[in-house]
Amino acid sequence: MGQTLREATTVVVVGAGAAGLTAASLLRRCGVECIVLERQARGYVEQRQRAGIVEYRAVRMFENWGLAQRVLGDFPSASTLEFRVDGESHVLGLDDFSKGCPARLCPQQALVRNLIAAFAADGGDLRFGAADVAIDGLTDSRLAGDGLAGGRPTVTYRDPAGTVHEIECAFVAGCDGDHGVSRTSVPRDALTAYSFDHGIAWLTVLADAPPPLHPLLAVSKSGFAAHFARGPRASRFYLQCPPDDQPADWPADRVWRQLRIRLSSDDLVAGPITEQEAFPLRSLVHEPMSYGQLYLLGDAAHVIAPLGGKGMNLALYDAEVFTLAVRDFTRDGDEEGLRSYSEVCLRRTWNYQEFSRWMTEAAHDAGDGAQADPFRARLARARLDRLFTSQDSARAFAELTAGLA
Ligand code: RFL
Repeated sequence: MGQTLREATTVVVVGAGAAGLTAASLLRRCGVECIVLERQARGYVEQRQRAGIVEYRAVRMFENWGLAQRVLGDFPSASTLEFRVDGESHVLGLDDFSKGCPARLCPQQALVRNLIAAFAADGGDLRFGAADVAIDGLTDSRLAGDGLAGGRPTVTYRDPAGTVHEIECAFVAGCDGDHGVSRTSVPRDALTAYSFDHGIAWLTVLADAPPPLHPLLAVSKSGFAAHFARGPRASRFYLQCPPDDQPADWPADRVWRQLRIRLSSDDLVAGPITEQEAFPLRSLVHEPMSYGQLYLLGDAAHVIAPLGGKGMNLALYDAEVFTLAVRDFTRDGDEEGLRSYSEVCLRRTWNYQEFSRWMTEAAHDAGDGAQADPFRARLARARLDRLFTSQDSARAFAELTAGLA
């Protein structure tokens, strides 16, 4: 057993995904010292494909922090969304709330890559391959009395050379996703989990096939499908499927046949499929989003069904709220932001959980597949009809899509 290297910083950020990298970048901009620990190698993190749209609110956030050009680059704007219902196209303009800087079609891995580059170029301390991360010394009393009276937690990990590091800090930002170590460091009875299983799954397909003109959501009797751009020559497709389906149940010819039917697009251009997986649609919120000196950000605190495109965007929101709270405390001794962190973030989380649930039901219940319920199917179609015929509904939808509700 080698020696333990002891270090100290203000914030240890566990996880270098969208939440962790954004928090770290913003903390640095405020002059707050932090160390980011990521379990995976840099190459792995930079390739991981997921979300594709940075909402207007988050674009504006990066602009306000002087980071938009560096992290969002020249990715195209997303000011239009197409719904196709049984082949009939309904194009929704999303510009009303975007005030000249619309949402961006920026693949999550590009955002992550750019955040890593920007943080590193600014001299940020980001450590990949951090194994066996463990958090100790969390005390629930820190904010009950006089500031840091509860003491400083430590975060330990083993670097790729085998050296064990022990970092003492004031705060831990738990940004390590739904399966990370941060949340499990909290005593079991201190958090409550609220979960919902939508009873459906998505087959996700990444293909070297031409992207659509606009992000496209298609509702049909055969089930839901979607088509999004992933760069100038690649597409991400989603297909509603039963919860137990495996990727092997979907050979390429079945994928393309179903996409052509559901997207009502006989001339859809196929291409080599480069990635294919299936995952169940579920939603999960842990309350509260903090325990002592540990603050949970992004998927570590809440998972949201993907329709509505809010998972990554909620993570970016948490990162800014956390940063401002730490800045106010370290600069002015103001504890208010830390005290209200969980409440502020949960309010937004539940608002967008509702939006995602609304959209998921509207898009998935309308078909007549194995799980179809004729009553729910008619409700789903009524929801969509209202969206396409009421200007107020379309405005409310655009506001939520922009992330301003
Ligand atoms: P991430 O991105 O999972 O990052 C967590 C990081 O923590 C690391 N980690 C650890 N590091 C150190 N020690 C440990 N013990 C660790 N355990 C884990 C991991 O390696 C990783 O680097 O969480 P974060 O930052 O909270 O970001 C959340 C988003 O990634 C997530 O909400 C979105 O991807 C969800 N999502 C979408 N969100 C949107 O806003 N718009 C979308 O269009 C969208 N589409 C999607 C999605 C998620 C999908 N999947 C994963 C089901 C589409 C899909 C297919």
